[in-house]
Amino acid sequence: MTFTLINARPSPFGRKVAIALIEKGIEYKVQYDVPWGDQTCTPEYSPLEQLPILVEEDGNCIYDSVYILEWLERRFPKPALLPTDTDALLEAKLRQLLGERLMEVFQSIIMENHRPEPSAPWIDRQERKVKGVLTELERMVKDRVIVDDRPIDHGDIAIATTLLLCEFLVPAGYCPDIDILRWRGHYPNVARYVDALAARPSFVATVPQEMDVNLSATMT
Ligand SMILES: N[C@@H](CCC(=O)N[C@@H](CS)C(=O)NCC(=O)O)C(=O)O
Repeated sequence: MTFTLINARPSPFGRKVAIALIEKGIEYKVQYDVPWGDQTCTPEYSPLEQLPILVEEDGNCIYDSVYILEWLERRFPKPALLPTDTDALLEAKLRQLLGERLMEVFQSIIMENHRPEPSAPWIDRQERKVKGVLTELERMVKDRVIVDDRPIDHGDIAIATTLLLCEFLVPAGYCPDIDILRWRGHYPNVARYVDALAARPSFVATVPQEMDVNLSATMT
């Protein structure tokens, strides 16, 4: 069975799914799409009209990165990308939640910056959340060690894909060079943790790529 992952080249959400597939040794091919464009195929596959979408050979569609990761975990339990011990599971789920919500906060900042008149109070509020989450993560990942031949978990995937995207946004031209994206110098434990994850083959194989998209046009 070969899955098709419908993805956008820079998408951190799609990257999470690709990393989980690679970590589990599941074969897949990629079909790229621009979800904001007129020609997008997303409505054919997902009522939410968002990427990523994972399509089975029989046409069954699984969508939303959080649900896809959960689906893969149930259908392909080995290697496990979540711990079984309850305390460890709840801790991993909390890291996952923070990584995913942080991505939504960044998404909100990026989109706001593409509005004709960005709201400074709105951006300030989102930036406070970024600092709050990073402060919390700095404490949470202090003792977390990433080992090459040991499985990672959904929390690792969510946090690292989110924070690595920040470093891609400015050079790719998707966001102005705003201070909040430069998290690395302020959170050394998080930086060490993210760098260890970024060196894994599943991350190296899925580095975000630029895509021709005009975000301002989607916000006017
Ligand atoms: N909660 C979703 C968010 C996915 C998402 O925002 N995808 C973007 C591409 S990176 C998209 O398809 N945006 C189009 C839209 O929201 O209409 C997930 O985790 O899969």
